[in-house]
Amino acid sequence: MSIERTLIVIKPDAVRRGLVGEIISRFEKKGFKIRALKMLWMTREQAEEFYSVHRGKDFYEELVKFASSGPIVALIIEGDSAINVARQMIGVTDGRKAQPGTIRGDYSLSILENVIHASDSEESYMKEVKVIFTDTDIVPSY
Ligand code: 3AN
Repeated sequence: MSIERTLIVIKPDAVRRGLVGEIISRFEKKGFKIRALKMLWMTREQAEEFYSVHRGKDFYEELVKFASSGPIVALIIEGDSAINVARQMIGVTDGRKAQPGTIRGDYSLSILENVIHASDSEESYMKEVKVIFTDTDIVPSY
């Protein structure tokens, strides 16, 4: 058993489409505890920082524009093997290739507008979470 935290971001396309409740519900039903939850509209600067590992790639500019195009809902969830399990639940990057039953597989037909982000490692989590949350946003264990 390895209790981990990971960052989930429900992206602007999913918020516009009214999928917030459905997506949060999947993580709750799986057994994860929500330790922080926030709705925000990322600035261009926040989106640039959030996706800084992709700086220089041909899709970076459209990615930053998309990520700051509307409000997002961000969560820190906690549970056994949270990082790997959440990545399995969201599916592969391209919504057209993601397995049915995964979140992207069920709700996205796009590689850019792919509904959801989940940190892919502890290192990514530590970097990404700082763009959105401070320590005081995280509730004590319950
Ligand atoms: P994932 O979110 O599955 O870890 P990454 O980290 O490779 O995928 O990409 C970050 C985000 O960049 C994706 N969620 C997607 O929105 C966007 N993206 C990735 N590859 C492409 C691409 N080839 N064209 C457009 N957008 C892309």
